[in-house]
Amino acid sequence: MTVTTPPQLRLTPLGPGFGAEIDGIDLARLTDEEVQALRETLVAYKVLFVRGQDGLDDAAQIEFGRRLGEVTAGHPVHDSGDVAPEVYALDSQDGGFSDVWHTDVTFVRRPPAISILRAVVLPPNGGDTTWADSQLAYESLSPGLRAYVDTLTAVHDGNREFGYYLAQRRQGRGNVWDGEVVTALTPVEHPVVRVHPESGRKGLFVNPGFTSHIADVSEYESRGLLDILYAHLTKPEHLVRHRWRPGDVALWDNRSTAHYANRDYGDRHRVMHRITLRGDEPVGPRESP
Ligand SMILES: O=C(O)CCC(=O)C(=O)O
Ligand SMILES: [Fe+2]
Repeated sequence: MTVTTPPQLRLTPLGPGFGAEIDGIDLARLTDEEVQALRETLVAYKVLFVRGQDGLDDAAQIEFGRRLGEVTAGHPVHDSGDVAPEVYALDSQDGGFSDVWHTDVTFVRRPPAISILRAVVLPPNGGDTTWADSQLAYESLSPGLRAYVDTLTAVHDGNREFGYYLAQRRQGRGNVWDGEVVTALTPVEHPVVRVHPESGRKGLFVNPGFTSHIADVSEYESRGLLDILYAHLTKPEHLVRHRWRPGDVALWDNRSTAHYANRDYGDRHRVMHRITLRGDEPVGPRESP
C-alpha cells in the first residue's frame, strides 16, 4: 500500500510494515491534507505514534477524533465520571489497567474502528504499551490453518471485564452505543478472520480479553485453537512496543491490531485518556466478495 504524505508530516516506519512514528504536525491544527494522510497512514501502518502533542487536552483530542471519524461514547458501560462522555479514562489509582491482550470493545456488534490514546500522567518509567499486527499474524500462519480459521466464528463476551461496571450503574443502564442505551452485555459473534473494510486484508480477530470461545467446536478444540492463535499473534516479530513520553498520542486501527499495557510500575501513577471512532460490523472471508 502506498501512502502519499504532505512534506511536513515526517513518517518514520518502525519496522517493515507495522507501526510508524509521526512528527511535524499539530493534531489540534490539522489541514485537510494532513487528515487524509493520517487516515491512509493509519490503515497502512495500523498504529501511529504522534510526538510532541503536549498542548492537547480532552476537548482537542475529541475534536481531532471528529476530523478522522465519528466519535463514540468513551466506553459502552464504563461511567466516565468527571471527564467528557467521549473519554475513557484509564487511571491506575482507580484500577484502570489493560494488562491483557485485547482489541478494544470487540464484545459489541460494531466495535470501534479506531482508538486514539493520550498520555496524561506517566510513571517515571515502565507502563509501555505493545501492539500486535493481526494481519501479519494471519498471513504468517501455515496455509492449511489459514484456510481452516477462515471458516470459524467466535463468541465475544464483555461480562468478565465489564459486567461489574454495568451492574454498578444506576438501573443497570450503561452508555449510548450505536444509538441505543446498553443495558446488557449480551455476547456477540464475530468472524475469527476479519476482512479489513478499507484495505481488504485479512487479519485474526480473536483476543484473550473478550473472546470467550470459538463457536460450533468442542470446548477442548476451542481452547487449543485459541491458544495457538494467541501465541502466534503475540510472536515478537508481530509486535511494536511503545515507551511513552509526555505529549505522545497513539492512534491504532482495531480492525487490524491487538494491544497490551504493561503493569510494571508498582504504585506509581499512570493516567491515559482514550477516545474511539465508530466502526462497522466485522465481515469475514465467507461474507466478503
Ligand atoms: O493504557 C494503555 O496504554 C492502553 C490501554 C488500553 O487498552 C486502551 O486504551 O485501549
Ligand atoms: Fe485497549
